[in-house]
Amino acid sequence: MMQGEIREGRGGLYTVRDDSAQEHVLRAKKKFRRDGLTPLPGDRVLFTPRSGEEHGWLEEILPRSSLCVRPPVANVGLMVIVLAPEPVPDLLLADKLLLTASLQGIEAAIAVNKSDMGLDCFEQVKETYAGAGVPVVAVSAQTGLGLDELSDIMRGKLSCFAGQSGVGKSALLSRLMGVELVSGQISEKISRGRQTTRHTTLLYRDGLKVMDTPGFSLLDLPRELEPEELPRHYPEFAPYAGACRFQPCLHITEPGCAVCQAQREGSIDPGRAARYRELMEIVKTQWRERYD
Ligand SMILES: Nc1nc2c(ncn2[C@@H]2O[C@H](COP(=O)(O)OP(=O)(O)OP(=O)(O)O)[C@@H](O)[C@H]2O)c(=O)[nH]1
Ligand SMILES: [Mg+2]
Ligand SMILES: [Zn+2]
Repeated sequence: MMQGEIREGRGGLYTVRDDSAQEHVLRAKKKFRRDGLTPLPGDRVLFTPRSGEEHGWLEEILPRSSLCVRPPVANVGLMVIVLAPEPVPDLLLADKLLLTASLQGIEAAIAVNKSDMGLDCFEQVKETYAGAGVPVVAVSAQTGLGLDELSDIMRGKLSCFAGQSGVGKSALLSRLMGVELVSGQISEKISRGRQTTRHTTLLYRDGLKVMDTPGFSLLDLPRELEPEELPRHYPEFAPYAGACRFQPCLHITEPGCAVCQAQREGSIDPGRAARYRELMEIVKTQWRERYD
């Protein structure tokens, strides 16, 4: 048997890239369906290559380092959250994406694209996320600004790009990976609306490995997320959290809350804090209604 990585899956056929960059088209063994296990893009797999007339078989999925449900992908190691001066940054979405990455044990980085238009947006984003434990890079798909720096962060991990429509994810992917992707236009019309990337595929170039995937832009938080767990995904809170009077503390209005105190003193970014409260409301509501 050989080892490889699923590059894409379409209509029951999987394209798998082996460790010497050869590609194999395989069918999945029946047992996957029986076990309710779906091979996903990014999966490391064992397979029997094609021999003669018989096509190859995908035999085994190796343990996953991360698993996303929406979009369904495996082993993503880095989520690059793309923002830009326009469209106006949706930082609540950025915070949700950061939370999603953190829940999955996926590293995150923020790329502020279109920085050829000026660095104000980058400066603001950098300040807001200064305590969030993620690198913030100014980039431009148009001029190439910052792409070496971004490449260095991406190297050696399976990366994906996430963010609002129109921030330039496809433009960045095209530039970084040297492929032609539809950028800024409608490539296909489907009944649900417009969408440029329709299915997930892995792209490879110069030690970079990127998953081009639709669907990292609209995000629901997982229903099983407990309110008490939310603050653990905010590195900004870590220095104060142990000092709250009540444990566990949700850091909203509890008396003697050290995180609230730090917010009042301006040690925690007010925007991040306000959006944390918003997310906490969502998480609490979902948690209450989880059995409905
Ligand atoms: N000025 C400037 N414009 C850019 C840059 N990158 C992308 N754009 C423009 O921004 C628009 C959107 O770019 P896309 O790459 O399609 O954005 P996207 O994030 O892939 O959007 P969706 O596929 O809808 O999610 C296009 O008109 C691009 O030409 C950049 O670095 N600078
Ligand atoms: Mg796109
Ligand atoms: Zn507290």
